Amino acid sequence: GLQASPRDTSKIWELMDSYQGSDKLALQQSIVHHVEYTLARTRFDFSKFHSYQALSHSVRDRLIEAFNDTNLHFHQMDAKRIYYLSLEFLIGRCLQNALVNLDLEEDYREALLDLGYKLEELYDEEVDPALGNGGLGRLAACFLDSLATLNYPSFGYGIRYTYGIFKQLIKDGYQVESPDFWLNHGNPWEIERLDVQYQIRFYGFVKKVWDHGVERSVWEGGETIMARAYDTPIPGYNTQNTIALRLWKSHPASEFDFSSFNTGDYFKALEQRQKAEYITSVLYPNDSTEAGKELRLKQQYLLVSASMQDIVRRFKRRKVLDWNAFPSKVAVQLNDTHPALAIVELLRILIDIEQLDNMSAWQIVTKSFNYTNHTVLPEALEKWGVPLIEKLLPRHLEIIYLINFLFLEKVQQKYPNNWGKLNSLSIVEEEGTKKVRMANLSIVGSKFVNGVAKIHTELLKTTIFKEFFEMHPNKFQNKTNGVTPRRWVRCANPALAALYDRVLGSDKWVLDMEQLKQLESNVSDPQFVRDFQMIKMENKERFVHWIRKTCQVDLNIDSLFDIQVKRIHEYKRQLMNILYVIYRYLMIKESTPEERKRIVPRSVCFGGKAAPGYINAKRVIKLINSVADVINNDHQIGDLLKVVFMPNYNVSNAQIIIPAAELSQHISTAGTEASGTSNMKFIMNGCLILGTLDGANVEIDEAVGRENIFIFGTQVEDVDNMKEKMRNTDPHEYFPQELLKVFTEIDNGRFGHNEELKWIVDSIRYKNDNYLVGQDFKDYIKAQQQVDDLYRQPNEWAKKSIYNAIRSYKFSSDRTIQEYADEIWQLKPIKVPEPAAQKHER
Ligand code: HBZ
Repeated sequence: GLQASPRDTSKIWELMDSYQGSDKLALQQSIVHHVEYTLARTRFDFSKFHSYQALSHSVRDRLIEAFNDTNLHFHQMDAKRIYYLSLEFLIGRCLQNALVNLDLEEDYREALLDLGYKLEELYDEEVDPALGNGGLGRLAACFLDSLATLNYPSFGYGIRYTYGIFKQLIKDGYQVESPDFWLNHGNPWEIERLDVQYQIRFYGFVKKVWDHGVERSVWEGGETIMARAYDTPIPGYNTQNTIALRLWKSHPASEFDFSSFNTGDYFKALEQRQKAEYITSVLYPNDSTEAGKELRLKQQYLLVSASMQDIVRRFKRRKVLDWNAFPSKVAVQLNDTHPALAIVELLRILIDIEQLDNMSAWQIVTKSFNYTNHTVLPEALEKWGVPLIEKLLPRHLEIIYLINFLFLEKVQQKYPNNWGKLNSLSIVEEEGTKKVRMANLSIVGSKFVNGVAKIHTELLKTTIFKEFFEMHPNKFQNKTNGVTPRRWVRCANPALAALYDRVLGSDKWVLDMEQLKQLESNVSDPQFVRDFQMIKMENKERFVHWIRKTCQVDLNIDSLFDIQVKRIHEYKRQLMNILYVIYRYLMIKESTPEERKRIVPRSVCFGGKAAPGYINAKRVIKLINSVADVINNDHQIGDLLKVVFMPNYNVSNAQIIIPAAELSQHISTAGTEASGTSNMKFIMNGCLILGTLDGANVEIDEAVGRENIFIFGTQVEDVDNMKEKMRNTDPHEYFPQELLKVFTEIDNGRFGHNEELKWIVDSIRYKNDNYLVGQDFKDYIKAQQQVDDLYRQPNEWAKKSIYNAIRSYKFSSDRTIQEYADEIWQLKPIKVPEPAAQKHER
């Protein structure tokens, strides 16, 4: 009968050993195969969306081949792996990225052309998975691309939210949020792992039991649900290595609730099961304040518990079980404090389940974890009330107290009876309702802690984590952020990539951005400069089409494209930008015909979401739209000034916006923006920055040279003094005349008789200008004039833009990941053999 013999398995191996072809016919056959068998269409006539789907499945097959090879190889090599834990992964669209990284874009383009389809049009059919808020989530996605490309054995772990960040609509000038149900047409990029699921417990109680003279804790009761794995393969560029982004979705536990069933309450039992799915249903849209909600804590714990169980299971599959080897096989990186409970969860697993003693378990944990901080803003530091943790995770609270006890003993040894130290270092905040400080927990539980740009790391060491730095100076490192040149140059700006390929003679720069150094001498070649200008023009044209379609505004292609895109926040000072636009508008209105001739035409474009409960941020959006309405419809202004608010800023439209930008604004108050990452994307695409000496701007300034960037504003050392001055000065003296004039125009209803517009002005007017808009405004105007002066010399502008692009190599996330691997993870690359070599192996 059905007995398996050894010959059967070798037959399976043999069959699996062959790879899908990549010649034109093979690609076409595979697309058509999916049309027929996956989509179940009867004929080759269907919508563009269906062809996108068939194409994606065909690419997916090729991804899976590499993905399986990778997993098998890492297992056979017993590789040390790095696990990147993040509540957010803002990966953006997958199709083009996969084709580029697999080096199949040209082949598929031709194969499709034959079938009557344009590849670029199919790209636009894909939904943009938006499982993140902003920089932090996008950084995680760039890191995965670099980890795969540099052949590092690694995993991303996150949550498969059913609803990503809300879609932003603009109605009557206001932001309106609409749900992002991104899965409604299926998702060809994920692999559902029905066999990979873990039980997750909430609530319940801790029972103490005696076991061979040792007291043990058993966490029981409460509710249990399941977390199920969904893997998205992440291909590296020109390598077989393809890593997993493993996202967890909550499910009801498999056991049916018989008690309810027996009492006849069948529907109640089912309802209970439905509630489980709610946990991973929606991403919290706050990017800088903590919601403090129970559901958010449940999401965090679900991610952490499922991931740590998965990691421990993988570790236990090794031939001999030696817990002390754990840190040499596992490095966990915490993307901010959101997954910090992983520290506690691993301790629980080691102590309660694997029965290690407390001290051994603690040694293992503190050698395995590392923590990245992304903000110094106090309102963004996570704290969870002790009562909530006690209710939801009673055993974890005990373990947190144990960690704190062990740590405070060390503090007491080093600084005897120094209550100030104990108080600020303690994991538990005692004032008012007791709270757990997640940053303190993360620092205490980690081997290394890092900031995301030089200035940010210095601030960590001298301000919010000063006491920790004094106690453990070697724990603190800087890892300046980076972005992937695959998505942000090769995919987003194919024309610039082609220019580099041609002039450098190959596409090696995509893997080694330092090669761009060789282009320094080309800047004096007029033809090279013209080529660059031509590319910028084409990208501007693409942008103009997109703006016409999405915003119903016609932009003057010869105007300066001036862009600020990022989450709307007071510290990022979109307000200062729009106040300047008003000032500029008034200047134009007052100008003489002679002066008018010299005015540089500008298109000022804003984009970004406001957290739904952040009133001041939402009002800034309304102000921008009100100003746009007046300016864009003022016939006296014509093409000299246009203002656009681009709705629903996300990864896929960033890929259109950034390559078209000529000036981009990164104008946060010094000391508030940890790094910024879009600044890096803009310079890589040959764009000048107008910015403050904050975050990564400081290092961009060093890299490109002060003559190639517009820097203005209060520097970080002076911020406290300037705030003091602001509070002690009469507003009429503090705010410059230029700004007071703008306030008056808003007050007088020039941009509509809307109380809210006045309230925005009020938010900074009366000694509340905490982000120093008034203080920096004059210097900002001056910098804007320098921008205009340079734009009147197109060749000079182009050359400086080129210097930005070719001196941006430091900001590749490959450099960042290399540093993490060498200095934090102690991780070596392992390259998966290419298909041909592998065939011989078997
Ligand atoms: O992380 C950003 C920083 O503001 C930015 O300067 C930096 O470049 C970037 C990457 O390091 N931080 C965020 O994007 N933060 C969040 O999105 C966030 C999300 C959920 C939260 C808190 C913050 O609960």
